[in-house]
Parts: sequence; structure tokens; C-alpha cells
Amino acid sequence: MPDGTQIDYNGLIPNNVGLADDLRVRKALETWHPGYIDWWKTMGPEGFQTSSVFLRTAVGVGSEGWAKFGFVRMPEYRWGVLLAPAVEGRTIPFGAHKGEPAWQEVPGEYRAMLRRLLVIQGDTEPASVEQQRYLGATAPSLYDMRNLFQVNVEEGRHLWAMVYLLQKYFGRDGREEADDLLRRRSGHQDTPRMLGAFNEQTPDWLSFFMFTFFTDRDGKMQLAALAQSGFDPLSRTCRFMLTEEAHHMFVGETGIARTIQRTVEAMQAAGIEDPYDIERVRALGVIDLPTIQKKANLHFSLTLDLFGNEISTNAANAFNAGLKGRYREDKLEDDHQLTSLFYPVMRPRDGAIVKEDVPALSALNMRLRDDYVEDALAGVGRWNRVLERAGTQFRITLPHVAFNRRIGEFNAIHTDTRGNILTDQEWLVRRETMLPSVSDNEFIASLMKPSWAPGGYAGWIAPPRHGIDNMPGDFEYVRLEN
Ligand code: BYC
Ligand code: FE
Ligand code: FE
Repeated sequence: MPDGTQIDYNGLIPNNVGLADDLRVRKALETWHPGYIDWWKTMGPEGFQTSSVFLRTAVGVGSEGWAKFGFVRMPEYRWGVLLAPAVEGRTIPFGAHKGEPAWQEVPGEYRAMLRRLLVIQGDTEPASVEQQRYLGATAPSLYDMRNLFQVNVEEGRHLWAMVYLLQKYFGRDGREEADDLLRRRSGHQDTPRMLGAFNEQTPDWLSFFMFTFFTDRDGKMQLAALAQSGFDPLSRTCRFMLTEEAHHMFVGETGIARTIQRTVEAMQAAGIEDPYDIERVRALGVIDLPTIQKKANLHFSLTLDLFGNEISTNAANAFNAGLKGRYREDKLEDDHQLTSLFYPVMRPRDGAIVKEDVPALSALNMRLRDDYVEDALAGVGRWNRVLERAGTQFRITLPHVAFNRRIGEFNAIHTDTRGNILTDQEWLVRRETMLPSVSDNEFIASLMKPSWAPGGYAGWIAPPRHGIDNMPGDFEYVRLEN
């Protein structure tokens, strides 16, 4: 038996959940496995299935040194089922069952609610792989290509994480949900992925970096809320997923920082001071700062929709049930039941945007979104330090939360990036000054030329400061030939 921190690599599916002795679940997962590999080969990174990629693989689940690096062909990656170690004597941290022992089995009364949360979480993971599948062909370096593939294989593993829970704890309908997770397709007309942002395109590397910065950060927040769950297997699963998630946001944050860096360097070398002198900046082969801002506006607003409605009985029910907590629930000081507390929610009222106190239980999506915005702002601040150091006045900002929204309180109104309400006509006129236009996207696409010499970088992005696993600058992170 594995002791909980060691991973058993002997079977088809690496794991630290004792699959060797759990015949029923092992069978179910081994039956699902070929369909997964088939999905990976057809919907995963296009054109690089036989390349050797310098990837990290988990070797343990403890906080120290859990990964090892080495060359792997992606279809041979050891996707496994990995849970963070159990916490002795853990109790349900919030909701109506607060203080009772954490559940090791699914509480019957909450079965449907829990299954829905697992399926929604599971659905986003393969969706992101599908969205990113063509990006290898335009990678700005082997370093970036490797990071893309690292993110992709780990999102694949996150799918395994949810499929394990479905198959272990939900029997037949869990198996059906697991099959459906391989059947839906990002952006497909008839069988789309479940949440809006996961049906959008990720057509270029600027989008990829924005996606990993903004949308993977929604992953972080949602996983952090689920890591508090009173259903202990979900909590343990999410706690380990969060250790992987940090790298995804690193890829996004540094990707954008390096893009900004390259732009300001090129502007300085050419003596261009006005960041809005877009034609001249673009002629240098770098992405002008206002276009970077527009991409941030787009991905931020798409991601805010993933938090659902600001006022939500689903969220209240999941909290009461002890299934989904708040961000850092265990660090918060209140009754963890929220029966008599209030929380301010922003909403449009009579042509203005106002804050109203509503019962805290019903405002949990809003609260998680607020925590998300704060977390994202810290990263934006680090982008701005690049601009500051370069001596330019330009700053990247996050648009108002009402901007460009499809879900929730603001879906019926248009605003500008500062939250001023616009008429439909004003919106149509100003839209392209705030969101990427067709020609902005065409310009970005024109820069997306592969740069695959070891140590080489496309002209629009600066090299990273450090290699992966301390590798030297000219390290060949992806061996393209088989
Ligand atoms: N699109 O009470 P409401 C990640 C639906 S990202 C379409 O407002 P609730 C990752 C909703 O389903 C993290 N539909 O919402 C990142 C409901 O429909 P039903 C993913 C939407 O349920 C990058 C109705 O509207 N994990 O891991 O409180 C790369 C009213 O619902 C949307 C999770 O999201 C939308 N945007 O909150 C890879 C965690 N929003 O049921 C991976 C699990 C709402 O009435 N999910 N609807 O038919 C949840 O906790 C919640 O379901 C949500 C929505 C936060 C998504
Ligand atoms: Fe994920
Ligand atoms: Fe992620």
C-alpha cells in the first residue's frame, strides 16, 4: 500500500490512492484510459505527438520536491491520480455540518450537487487543451512550446483527477459523466463545453498568456474553494491540483511581462515615446501596449463570467452543504455559516452602478470574484513594474467588472472600461477601442511565426530570466524530430 505521499508507478495509472487493491475503480479507469489517449491524440497538441518534451512529472505529493524533469513523448506521459495527504481528524470547515467529521463517502442528500460541481470542474480541463491545440506550430521558442505542453499535460491530469472522483464515488452515472467529458468539444455547435470562456478561441500566444494569467487563475480560485470541501477526497484532490496550477499562472504572468519588456525595449531603441503611435510601434515587429491592454480587457471580462451570477442560490446551497467554501475559508474569522452576515454586491440600478448589501450566503460567487480580482491585480502590478523600470508612463489596468459581461448583474448593460454606462449605439462605436478589433488580431497573427532554434526567441517577446529546472539558455526543451 502506498503511504499517501509516495506514488505507485507500477500499474497503468500512477496513483497514491491504492488502485492496485481497488479492482472495481482500477477496471473503470483502465476502461476509460484508451478513450482518453484517443482524445489526447486527436484533440491534444497538434503536430507534436511524437516529439520529446522536457516535462515535469509528479513523483510525490508532499510540498517539497514533488516533481522530476525528463524527456517524454506526450502520449506516453504518466497521467496519474494524485491526492494531497489526508489531514488526521479533519472536520467539515463551514456550512450546516460545520464541525462534523469530514465525509469520506458522498453524503446521499448532496449527491447531485456534488456530481455537478465535479463535472463542471472536469469539463474545463480538457476544454483548455482543445483551445490551445494549434499553438505549438507558432511557438515563439522551444522554451515557450515546452511550457505550453506542460500546461496541457497537467490540464489532462486535472481531468483524470475529476474522473477518478466520478468513477470511485458515483458508480454508473459517474462513468457516464466521465465518458461525456471526452465527448464534449470546445466551441462545438452541438456538444460545446459547459462554461462560456471555454468555448472561445485561443488563436495566438498573446491570448494563451492572457488565458493562463486570467482564466487559469479562475481555476486557482475555484480549486481553492473546493479544496475547503467537507467531502475529503475532493479537498485532497484540489489541494494537489493547486500545486500544479501555480506554474500555469507563472507561464501567463511572465509571458505577458516578457512581451511588454520586448515592446518597451524596441520602442526605446527606435526613440518612440508615445505608446499610442501604434503604426510605428508595430513596424518594429512588437505588440503595441494599447493592444496588450485590449487583450487583457477581453480575457478579464470573459473570465469574470466564470464566477456565475453574483447572487446565487447554487452557491449558497453548496456552501450550506459543506461542499464548496470560500477562498481561504480556514483563515477567515467568522462563524463559517454566514446565517446573519451581509456582503456588498455591485449591481446596476436606475442607470447607475451601486453597491448593495445582500445576505452573505447568497453572495458567495461575488465574494470569490472579489478575491479573484485582488489576486489578479497583484500580477498586473508586476507587469507595470516592467513599464515603470522602462521609464514609460503607460500602465496596464483591469477594466471595471461591469465591462463586457454576459453572465450576472451586468449582462444587460454596456459600459466602458471604467464602468460608465453606454447606450447600444455608443457601445458599437467604442467597442473596438476597448476590445481587440479584427485588424488588431490580424496584426498579432502576423507576428506568430515559429522560432524553434534552441535559445532563439521570436522578435516580439524577450527571453525568460531563468531556464526550466535551471537549464541553460540554449537548452533544447523540445526535440522536434522523433
Ligand atoms: N457559462 O447560480 P449560478 C479551471 C449557469 S476554471 C455558462 O449563477 P453557480 C481551468 C450555471 O451553471 C474553474 N453557464 O452559478 C482554468 C447555472 O446553470 P443551471 C472551473 C453558466 O452555479 C483554465 C446557471 O447559470 N471550476 O479550472 O453558482 C484552464 C445559474 O448559476 C456560467 C468551477 O467553475 C457560465 N460562465 O456558479 C483549465 C468550479 N455561469 O445549473 C481549467 C465548479 C453560470 O441552473 N463550478 N452558469 O443549469 C461552480 O462552482 C459553479 O458551477 C460556477 C457557476 C462557479 C461555474
Ligand atoms: Fe486545471
Ligand atoms: Fe491550469
